[in-house]
Amino acid sequence: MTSATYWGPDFDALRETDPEIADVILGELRRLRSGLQLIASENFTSPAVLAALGSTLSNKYAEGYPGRRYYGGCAEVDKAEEIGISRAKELFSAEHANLQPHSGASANLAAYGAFMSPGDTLLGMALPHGGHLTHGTKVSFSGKWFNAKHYGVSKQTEHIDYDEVRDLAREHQPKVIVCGGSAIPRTIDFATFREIADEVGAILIVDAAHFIGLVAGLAIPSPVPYADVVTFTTHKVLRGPRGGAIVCKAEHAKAIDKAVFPMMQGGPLMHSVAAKAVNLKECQTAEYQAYARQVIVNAQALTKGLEGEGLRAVTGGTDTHLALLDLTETGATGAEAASRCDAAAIVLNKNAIPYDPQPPSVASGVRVGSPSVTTQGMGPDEMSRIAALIGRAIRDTTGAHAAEIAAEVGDLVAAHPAYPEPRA
Ligand code: DSN
Repeated sequence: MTSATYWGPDFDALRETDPEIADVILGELRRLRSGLQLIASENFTSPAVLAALGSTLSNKYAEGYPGRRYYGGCAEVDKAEEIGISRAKELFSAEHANLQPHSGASANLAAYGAFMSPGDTLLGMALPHGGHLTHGTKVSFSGKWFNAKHYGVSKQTEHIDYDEVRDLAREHQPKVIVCGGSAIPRTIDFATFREIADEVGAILIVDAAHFIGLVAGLAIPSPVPYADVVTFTTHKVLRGPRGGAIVCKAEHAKAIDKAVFPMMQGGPLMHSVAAKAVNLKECQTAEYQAYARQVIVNAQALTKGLEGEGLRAVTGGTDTHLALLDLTETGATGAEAASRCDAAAIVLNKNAIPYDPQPPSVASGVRVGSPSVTTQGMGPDEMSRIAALIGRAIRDTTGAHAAEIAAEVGDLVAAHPAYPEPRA
């Protein structure tokens, strides 16, 4: 402990105690500052959020909920959680909020646990069509424990096939229908999902992890009025700490709280809960709302630019923060494109496209997202430049031009640093 007023992050103390890990942290900061981060599920959280994450709240055991803990000494962390819950309810016009899930997968686990028993039927979106691992894939608890059925997108339009959702719901009578996913470039018709869920008496869970930040910023319609439960992560467009959260109707509050703790989790991570509260305050500002709108404008500009480079936008575009690009016409696979971009300091991910003939480890597409570059203050002009750099990187089959492209990336990000330069 370096001082009696110690309250949080002390990088000098870390450097002294563990220079190896200090170097890793500085190396990661250098990586963030020197390349383009286009992973659609990542963002640059604020120094205020990082301060809460690095605080002494990490020390506290607080199993239970505010005012109902299994440990003493929770008065301060109770305040943090109460503030966070009330901000989440206000921001999303939600009847109930739980900020304790450690991640999006934990939030989904709890949401399923609140309504289903092993063997019950879950209807979710197929992973190769844009869904998520926790929506019933065989390798996840969701596919191992539940009888998972999957809907997808239409081969013609590449939009969710709501007729298929309805037919499958009628046929399989699921206990839970889940919508949302990891690679859906378009907004989802929550009203139709609600109708289908009501018709078959299912609970509707919206996994809003990817787009909740756009909802918070009032840039796209909210699922909250339609869903029984909305699960989300706090670190994507929302720009908070890594973690999960749930909002739901009051009638499900008890079931959700009991499913998070003690059914699925033990002690909450109170530094993370406090950091979520800080983030939720940041999201209430006009500045954040402008950010959320800009994220979409930038994603659309990036997509248009990539189409100009010969990549095909799945569904023909995007309404959100991400785009899915089919590389077939370029002759590169998703894995090749991602690795060529990586060599040029452009970080994105290979991604299956609907009806992909390639296995997921190869994939025919890439996914790009605008949350991080928008946080850096970039706009449509920079998106056009980024699209051109990606096009060049993908065409650079031998890697001969990687260093030169990386140097141009360096110029671009130097004008829009992700974080300030670390002091010596
Ligand atoms: N792995 C996250 C993503 O990249 O979309 C979702 O969990």
